[in-house]
Amino acid sequence: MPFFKQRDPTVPAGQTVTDGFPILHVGDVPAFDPVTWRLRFFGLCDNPYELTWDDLRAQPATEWNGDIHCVTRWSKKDTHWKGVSFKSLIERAKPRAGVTHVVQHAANEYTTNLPLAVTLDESCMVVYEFDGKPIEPIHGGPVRMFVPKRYFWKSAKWLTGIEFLEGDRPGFWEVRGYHNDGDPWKEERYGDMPAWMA
Ligand SMILES: Nc1nc2c(c(=O)[nH]1)N[C@H]1C(S)=C(S)[C@@H](COP(=O)(O)O)O[C@H]1N2
Ligand SMILES: [Mo]
Repeated sequence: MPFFKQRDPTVPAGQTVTDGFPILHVGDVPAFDPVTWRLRFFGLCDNPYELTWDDLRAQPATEWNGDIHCVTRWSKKDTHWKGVSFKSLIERAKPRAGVTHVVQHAANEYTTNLPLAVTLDESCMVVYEFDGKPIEPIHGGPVRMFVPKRYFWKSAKWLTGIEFLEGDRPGFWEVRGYHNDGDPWKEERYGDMPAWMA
C-alpha cells in the first residue's frame, strides 16, 4: 500500500469533489421577466436575432450528464443539465467567416470569452434545467450558459446575449487575471501576471 492516496484520475488536478452546489457570482441575483427577457445573437453575423423565453423553450432539447469544475477548486460530479444545443443556436445567426471568438453577455455586465470552436462542442448548451428541475435563480436560472469543458466562470449565469467577434476580447474575470482558456484538465486557472505587477 502506498503511503499517500492515489489521485482520482476522473477529477482534474487540484480539485476537491463536493456534494453541495457552491454559489459564486458578482452582484445581486437579477429579477427575471419571462415576457421581456431576450437572448440576443449579435455582432459579426449575417442573421442577428433574438429569442424570447417561449422561443427558447420551443427549441429541441438536449441533455448532458457529467462533472463541473470551478476554479476555486470544487468539482461536482454527475450533474444533469437540459437545454438547447449552443451550436444549433449559433448556426441560425450565421456567423461571418472571420469570426474567431464568442462573448457571452449576462446580467450585471458579466461577460466571458471563448474561441468559437470551443463553443461548437456538443456539450455546450443554453440550459434551463438542472437535475430535473428548473435552474434556481441563485444558480443563474432560469437560463444560463453551460460550458462543462472549461472552468465554471466560463458559464455565464442569467444569460442575455451572445456576441460574435473577429479577434478576442477578454471578459470580466479574464481581464482580472483569470486564464484566457480556462481548461480544468490543463489547470489553466490564472493567466500570466500583467507586466505592471511583475
Ligand atoms: N452572470 C454571471 N455569471 C457567472 C458569474 C457571475 O459572477 N455572473 N460567476 C461565474 C463563476 S466564477 C462561477 S464559479 C459560476 C458559479 O455558478 P454557480 O453559482 O451556479 O455554482 O458562475 C459563473 N457565471
Ligand atoms: Mo468561479
